[in-house]
Amino acid sequence: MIEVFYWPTPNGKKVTILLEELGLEYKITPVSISRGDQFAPDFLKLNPNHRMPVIVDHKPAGGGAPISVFESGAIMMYLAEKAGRFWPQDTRAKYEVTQWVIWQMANQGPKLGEVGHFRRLGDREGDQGYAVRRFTDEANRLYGVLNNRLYDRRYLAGDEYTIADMISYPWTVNWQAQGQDIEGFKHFKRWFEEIGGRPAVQRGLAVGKDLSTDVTKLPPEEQARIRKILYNQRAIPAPG
Ligand SMILES: N[C@@H](CCC(=O)N[C@@H](CS)C(=O)NCC(=O)O)C(=O)O
Repeated sequence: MIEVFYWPTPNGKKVTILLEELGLEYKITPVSISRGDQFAPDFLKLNPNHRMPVIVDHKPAGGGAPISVFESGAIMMYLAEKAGRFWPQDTRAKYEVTQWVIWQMANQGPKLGEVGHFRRLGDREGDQGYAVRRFTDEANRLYGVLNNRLYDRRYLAGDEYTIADMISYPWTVNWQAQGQDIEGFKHFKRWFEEIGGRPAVQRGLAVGKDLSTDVTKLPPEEQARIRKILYNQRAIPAPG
């Protein structure tokens, strides 16, 4: 059984989409990132980078102790490799997929995360005009990369639907909030509609839709504790 330490965000949904596509048995363990669960000592043992998602495979192939994996790209590879699906293993096809998985992790995820952050922030921390422009342009560039990749192939890695598509799709669901208009990216839009129409993708996206933490309803001391760990995050001191 696969345990998924999860909160319903694009990085979490990559994993539930793949699990739904694979039909693997899994269990969700919520990690409320609004309440700071990602800083709990037990969670830090699984991911020292204090971010979700993380998986624990309680029945790894070949037996033995449970295996835990953090970083959604590594999780996608682990699960696809375990199931023998959605990540072809001959060298050429494998690296067609791998390069797009790494592209998503190193470019699309972080930059679309920033565009969302600065656009939501408004002017609460002063004028964010430059940051909004910089990341909205960068988002536009990245939609262009997807569009240009998809004009002559059905999926990101070619004719086959793979983890490259599953990992890139959830970050595009909120294209409007990222200041984009997908009408200008017709090849991307064709792919977006096809992937979004897959029943397993819809099930994966819906996982945890009822999970939320209304921090304003918590006692003031708890709100203060949460603010302290979540805002302006800096290095955690080493234990010894
Ligand atoms: N590169 C990581 C990014 C994970 C990540 O940024 N997760 C966010 C939610 S989408 C998180 O846990 N945020 C908690 C925080 O910012 O404190 C991955 O793809 O797994």
